[in-house]
Amino acid sequence: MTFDLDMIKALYAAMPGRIAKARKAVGKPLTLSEKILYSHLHSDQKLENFGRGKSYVDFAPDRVAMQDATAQMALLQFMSAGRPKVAVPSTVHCDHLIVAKAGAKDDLTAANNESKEVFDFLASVSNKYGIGFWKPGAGIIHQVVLENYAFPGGMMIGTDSHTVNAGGLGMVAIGVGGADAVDVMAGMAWELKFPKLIGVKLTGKLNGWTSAKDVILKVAGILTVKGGTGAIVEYFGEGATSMSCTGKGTICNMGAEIGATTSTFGYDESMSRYLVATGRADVAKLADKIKEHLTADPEVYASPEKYFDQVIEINLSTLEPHLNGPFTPDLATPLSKLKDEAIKNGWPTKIEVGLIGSCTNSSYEDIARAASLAKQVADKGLKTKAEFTITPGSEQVRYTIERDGFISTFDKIGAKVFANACGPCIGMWNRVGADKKEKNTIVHSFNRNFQSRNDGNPNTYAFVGSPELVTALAIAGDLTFNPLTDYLTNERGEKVKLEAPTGDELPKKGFDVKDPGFQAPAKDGSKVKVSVSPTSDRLQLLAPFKPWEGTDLKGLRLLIKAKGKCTTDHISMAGKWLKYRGHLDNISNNLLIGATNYFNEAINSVKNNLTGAYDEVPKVQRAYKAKGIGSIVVGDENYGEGSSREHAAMEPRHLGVRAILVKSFARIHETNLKKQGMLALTFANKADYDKIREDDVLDIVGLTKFAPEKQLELVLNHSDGSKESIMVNHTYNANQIEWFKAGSALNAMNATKSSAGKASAPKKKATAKKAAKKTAAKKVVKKAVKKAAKKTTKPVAKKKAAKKVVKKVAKKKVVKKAAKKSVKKVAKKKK
Ligand code: MIC
Ligand code: SF4
Repeated sequence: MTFDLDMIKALYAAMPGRIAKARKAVGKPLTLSEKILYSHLHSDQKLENFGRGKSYVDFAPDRVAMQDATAQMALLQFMSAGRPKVAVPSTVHCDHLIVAKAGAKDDLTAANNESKEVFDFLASVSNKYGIGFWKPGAGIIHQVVLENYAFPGGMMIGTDSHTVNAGGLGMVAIGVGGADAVDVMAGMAWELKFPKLIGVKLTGKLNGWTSAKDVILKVAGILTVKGGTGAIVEYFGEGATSMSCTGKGTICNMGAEIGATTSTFGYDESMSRYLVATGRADVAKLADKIKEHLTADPEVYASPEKYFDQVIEINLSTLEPHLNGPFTPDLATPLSKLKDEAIKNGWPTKIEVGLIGSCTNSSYEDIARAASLAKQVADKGLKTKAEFTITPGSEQVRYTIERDGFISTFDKIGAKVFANACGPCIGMWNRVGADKKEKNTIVHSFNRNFQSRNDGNPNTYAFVGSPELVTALAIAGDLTFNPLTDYLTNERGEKVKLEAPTGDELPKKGFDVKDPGFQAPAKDGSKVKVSVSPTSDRLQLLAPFKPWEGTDLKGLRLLIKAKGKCTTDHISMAGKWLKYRGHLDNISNNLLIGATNYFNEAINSVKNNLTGAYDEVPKVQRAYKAKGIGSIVVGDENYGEGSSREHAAMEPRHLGVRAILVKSFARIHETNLKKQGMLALTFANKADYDKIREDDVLDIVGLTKFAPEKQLELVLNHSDGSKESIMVNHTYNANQIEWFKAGSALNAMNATKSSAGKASAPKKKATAKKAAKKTAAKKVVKKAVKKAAKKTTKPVAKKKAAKKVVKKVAKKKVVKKAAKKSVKKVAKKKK
């Protein structure tokens, strides 16, 4: 079944025209990313040649997706926006709140009990506001989106950083905070700084042990966790077209780990095959008809350096399998160097667990290839050394791989199949013994391997690799094992070698599923009741944040000067904290508990400047809040890397932190801070980070003249009585400054709505009349000018003729205005 086919049809009908206009405005051939962006401009957005990395542009995405852990906050905000229904097709997916422990069936039952209140809340809000609801167990948001909703040339946003997965089907799909999703669901424009463009040319063809995952592992090594910030990565070349659609999805998915706005691929046959296999032959047919618009113009891929801001080339024929980690996804080690690196760096070489699956690597192809290795265990008389787990991405994939015998193959190596959910990838893993905090190694095919992420143990060394490599390493139980060159000794004492993995791209018998787990919303949701218990510890209705007081912020305390990596996992931990994602006050008790304090190098231990004692970060901040004292958080590079969770911005806001000042921000987090009415600032001079002292009292000066591109001043009042002043930068545009002043973007939205609503009926009528007159006047003048201009081809004469005509028709004021504009236009054309 195809969802929202009419929406896709309407977009495809408009795309060629919009792209032609955009090409004219830009003045050169277009990349695919530009084609998609320009054909999704919001109706109020004027078309022009936007400055990449500079212009703020208003877009109209086609759809919104939310997962349970972020949807709670997004929907609580949407409820206070007072709209009866979502303005664009939207979905909620229950995938993050299922703890992996005993196996799919038991774990799902447990989650349905433990999180019943939240699932019921999400189901009823979805029902009321026209949102499609995917029940717990249906699958992981991105896999479900790829299977059902993603389509070439579309644009979507999602409240999860890995929304970018849909780039595998040729979309521009972007991860955002819940407040951004609220804008789009409320029918407003969605603003984004026009991205820069990175082109990745893939030559050659994947073979043997190398898989799509290795492409992104390699790219992460080249670009690092910050290298893609503010950019769309567009992949092309023979290597791109020769790989599967789901492989492309994997590459795009993990593109979140380089900070990229998103990644995408041009429409090709692999996408068409995937659409057909997932029951959407109708979309494939439509896409085929406009296929030249669903990829870049040929000139672009012929001379990419002319059209992209940066170009990278990777030869798939010679690309080695990689393993990235530990503790950061960009520490890329090619397999041939893994042994040396592991020994040199003292990484524990015994592998305890291999985990495959997740949103990024649980396609049919991935599972088939991993199973081809698992099968060799019995065939060659081997025994799997490490524990092994699988988290399928969707019920459709799970059902199909079970039917095709892969699950029973994995069973034979003692594997545990967890629910179709995030599970261990997001720390929802009840791993036996993790509380002992022992140094140990795990390998997985997920995206992220930040400290403590998977099992809460800061001493777990987690490495990211392809499902194939993870399976081979789990069989060997040894990080220094290279399946390309090394032999294993089997139960009979013989030396055996694993053969390279093989597997079908798509199931020969087609996909199948009994109950995909979808619940359509009520046609008319107005009668549906959504209730939130005031005594709940899982859900809490939101109270609006206070507006700015209209003055500079003086007498702020330093909450923490965070040292080194400070991801959203450090700012608002997941795992057991996920359960409070709908309760702002409760989840605020995890604020920055993972961050390292620069002054004592300790985690979750900062000085309370009111007492001089050291205490946990949230406790200290609550003490400041109780006294009405604002504070500031200082951070290092790429602050807020990782997730889209806006809790990382709402918690400090809720507890009274006024500004976050860092060397640099990750994109989504910076926007989240702005949306929640916080000050997101960066050091004008990064070395000033060193000037901030533990007991400083800080003033932010210049807010009464807060303006785009105008620095603010930070005064550091040191405890020895000395004073220093440093300059700080910001990226707020005029609109975003209004969010700050109103206290949040939501406050600003509600204020505009109520002032528009308050306009009296006669006033509204008058405005409408004025607009109608204007359009009519424009038409009259346009016609007359055209007629006059036809008589001559000389530009000067054209202007003269236009002026003459204008004099004749311009008797009324509105007509006069329109006429003046037309003459100006004619004059401009002359240049
Ligand atoms: C993640 O992979 O970190 C998550 C959990 O999916 C997050 C979303 C969240 O924090 O809820 C993401 O990537 O945005
Ligand atoms: Fe879930 Fe992990 Fe994918 Fe995030 S990266 S959506 S936690 S599976």
